[in-house]
Amino acid sequence: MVRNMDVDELATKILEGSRGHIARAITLVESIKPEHRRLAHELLRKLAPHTGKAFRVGITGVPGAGKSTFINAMGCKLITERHHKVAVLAIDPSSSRTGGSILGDRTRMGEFAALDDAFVRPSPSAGHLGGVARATRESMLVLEAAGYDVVLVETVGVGQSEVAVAGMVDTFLMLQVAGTGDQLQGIKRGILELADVIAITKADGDNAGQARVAARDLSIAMKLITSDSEKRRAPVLTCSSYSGDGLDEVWDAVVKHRQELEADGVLHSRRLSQQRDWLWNMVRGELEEALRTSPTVQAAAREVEAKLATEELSALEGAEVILRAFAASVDELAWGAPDPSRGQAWGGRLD
Ligand SMILES: Nc1nc2c(ncn2[C@@H]2O[C@H](COP(=O)(O)OP(=O)(O)O)[C@@H](O)[C@H]2O)c(=O)[nH]1
Ligand SMILES: [Mg+2]
Repeated sequence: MVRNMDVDELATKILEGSRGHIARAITLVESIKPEHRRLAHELLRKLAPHTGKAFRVGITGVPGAGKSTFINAMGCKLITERHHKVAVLAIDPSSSRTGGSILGDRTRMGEFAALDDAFVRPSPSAGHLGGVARATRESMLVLEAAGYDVVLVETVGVGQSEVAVAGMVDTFLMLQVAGTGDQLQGIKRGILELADVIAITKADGDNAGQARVAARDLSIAMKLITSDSEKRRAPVLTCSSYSGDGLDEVWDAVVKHRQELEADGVLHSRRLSQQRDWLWNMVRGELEEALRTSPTVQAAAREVEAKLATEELSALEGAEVILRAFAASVDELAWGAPDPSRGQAWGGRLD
């Protein structure tokens, strides 16, 4: 598929919004093969002037919180009532294409996915979080270039993947379900701190009252967490994806957060600092990948480890040998030699 791919044509078709080409481009950016990476870089450079314009929203919540159902209901609303083009991506390092939890439940998103202005892509199954996050971030740029003005990035509320998503969105929405007993137990404080808006889901039928209580409790908890009176406190709302109650209010709160960011000039600096983090993530990722895959380094490592076993070398000396071998093999890096004709930095406009 990639061998005879014409990057110019691919970019043109993406700008025209061709779904087939968007899907191909996402497959390309998900690949970790060096020749694919080169093509992906080329593509992203071409698309860069057309990126950065979407409202990027992260959505988190533990499995069962109602994310898929919420995205289906909210996505339909955003398209039919607010006339957005909505793309949904996911970060779930535990997922595999066939058995993944996130977006695996396509049936719950069927109504949304069937709309012309909707695009849904499951989490890449590229293994470690860094790779998954990179692919998702680059996919987001492809979708922005294709004219999607709302990009929802779904993730499971269990830890590090939240941090990765927070590093690529403007506003982070946390879905929480009212449970029995100690409702706040199990919510990690670190994740709460990342939330810009919190919504208690499934506030319908017999659950409605419980949801209101949970919202009140969580509001109080948020006050304690953000004790700094200067700091913005995440609002806690309730909603139901079944009845549709509260969905408008949740989206309004999400939009309001973004407007506050823009008004304070924070959006620009937030995206800039995301870019900076991203820069170093890329450098670290590429270095690690090169260390892991370079035949020169592997050969040196085998030798060093053997000598370590027989105490011919200390760990310190061994590290030096490996690093020297690595330095001598830098040409093997996926990036190849620098190309002075490359002007525009890819990675997306800041605003
Ligand atoms: N009563 C009620 N149930 C819901 C609502 N949203 C989701 N659910 C149910 O909660 C369960 C988990 O929903 P799902 O969207 O798959 O959660 P996810 O794992 O976070 O994606 C499913 O059985 C849904 O039918 C809602 O608004 N009201
Ligand atoms: Mg789901």
